[in-house]
Amino acid sequence: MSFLKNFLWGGATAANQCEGAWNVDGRGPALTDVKTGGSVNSPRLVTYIDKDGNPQAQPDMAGGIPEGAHYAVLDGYLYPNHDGIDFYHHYKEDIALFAEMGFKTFRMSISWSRLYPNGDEETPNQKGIEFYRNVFNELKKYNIEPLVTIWHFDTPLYLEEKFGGWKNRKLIDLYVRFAKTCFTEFKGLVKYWLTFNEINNTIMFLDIFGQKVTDTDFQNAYQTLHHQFVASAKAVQIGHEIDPDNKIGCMICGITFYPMTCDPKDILLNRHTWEKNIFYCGDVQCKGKYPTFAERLWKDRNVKLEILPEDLEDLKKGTVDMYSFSYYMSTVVTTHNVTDTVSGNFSAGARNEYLQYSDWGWATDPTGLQYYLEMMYDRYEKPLLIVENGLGAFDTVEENGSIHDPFRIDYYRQHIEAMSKAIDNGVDLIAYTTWGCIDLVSAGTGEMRKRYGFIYVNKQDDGTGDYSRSRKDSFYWYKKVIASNGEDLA
Ligand code: P53
Repeated sequence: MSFLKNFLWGGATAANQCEGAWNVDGRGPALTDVKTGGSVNSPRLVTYIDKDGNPQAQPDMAGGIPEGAHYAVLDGYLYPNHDGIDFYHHYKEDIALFAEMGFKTFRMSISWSRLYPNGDEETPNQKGIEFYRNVFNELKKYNIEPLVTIWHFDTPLYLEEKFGGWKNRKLIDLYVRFAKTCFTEFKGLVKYWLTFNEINNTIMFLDIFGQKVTDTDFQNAYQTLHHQFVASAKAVQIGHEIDPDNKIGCMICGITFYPMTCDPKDILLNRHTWEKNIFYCGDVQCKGKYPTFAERLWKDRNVKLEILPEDLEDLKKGTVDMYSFSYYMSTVVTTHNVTDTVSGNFSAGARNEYLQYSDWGWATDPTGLQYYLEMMYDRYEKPLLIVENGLGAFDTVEENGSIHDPFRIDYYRQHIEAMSKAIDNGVDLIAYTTWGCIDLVSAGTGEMRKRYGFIYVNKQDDGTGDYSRSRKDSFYWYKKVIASNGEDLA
């Protein structure tokens, strides 16, 4: 009996990838609305009008768009997030399906620009509040506990334009106003909150593909993170004041790193990779101060952070109650030359000969999940939540409408077994929400055909489809897993 009696089984989504209704009921545009569709080998593009008035599109990169340019939605491109899977108009049907599977929790995010269309208004858009209140009440009908991400990659576009996004300190107060509105308006309906989704991506993905990155890019990335740390810490304090029952967590993109060889240089590089990519953010949010290795990381890239004395106070007072993370894969690091590499978005690097890779190049590694769980519980001694895990894969709809996805069931079975081993070894794991429990738009590639769901959505990459929902084989399997509290994985 590994899993807690009230273990939170469920699934996860994000507003910008599933809601659609991007310009409905007063919602303003978000950064995710100027991203086109891509694929495993061709990146998503960001579209804009350059300073001479010409329409342009470029891969979504660290430096952002050129000086004097303005983000824009252009004719001739498809923007998959605009319609998502139209959760905005299907939420009742979708929540009924989650309830049928027996979900105890549902992870979703609140679109900042639905509440504050530009991001800097004094008062929120009531239509936006009403939408989320309806969703939370619908969940309550089925006793499904919401787990709410406050920011999931979708900063209002206006704040990107006006302030240059998160590298500007101004964003702290605007985010805090938004978070405070969420805590106040949804008090009594929501108890579990996450402040920033995969906060560490900003630094982790900067130089992973060998692209050209300058010290300025690092300066901006670390300053961005500092502002998000302070914003998160302030939100934690306010969330606790508004309702002492609130449990507020960080959310880290969890990747397990391995050294390729036992060359001590590889071992050291591997440790430093963990520090920069994983521990840096988790330590600040869980321990309330910068770790000792932070100085080394900044010095390596000539970073001079602007930190106010009161920021350090806020960090100390705003530590999170729980540590949440996503987990999809492990990665290999080495100081040696590598000939056998893996390509695919977000997994560039040496191939691990012991593992199988998905069609998008992600390594399936359940043991890496056990390793990560045991390491993080030992490091922070806070309740852990796996808030994303899953396999993006192609699905085929049979003549009779059924969808057979044994590969997805296998993936989940192995990861749930790894979780139960970690729990048996003393880890306090309280929740598991699989990513994209209903098919949605991929964040990395913008595709629909990279599907994660137990529930299939008939929307295709060319924009066709009637948005109808159907149950995959994994739907019935997960229902059984939940009903048996993780005992029956057959
Ligand atoms: P997609 C990269 C690496 C690991 C997780 O990703 C990542 C990313 C960014 O794509 O993102 C998280 O859709 C993220 C979700 C995202 C999910 O993983 O590229 O929190 O928004 O959809 C899966 O297959």
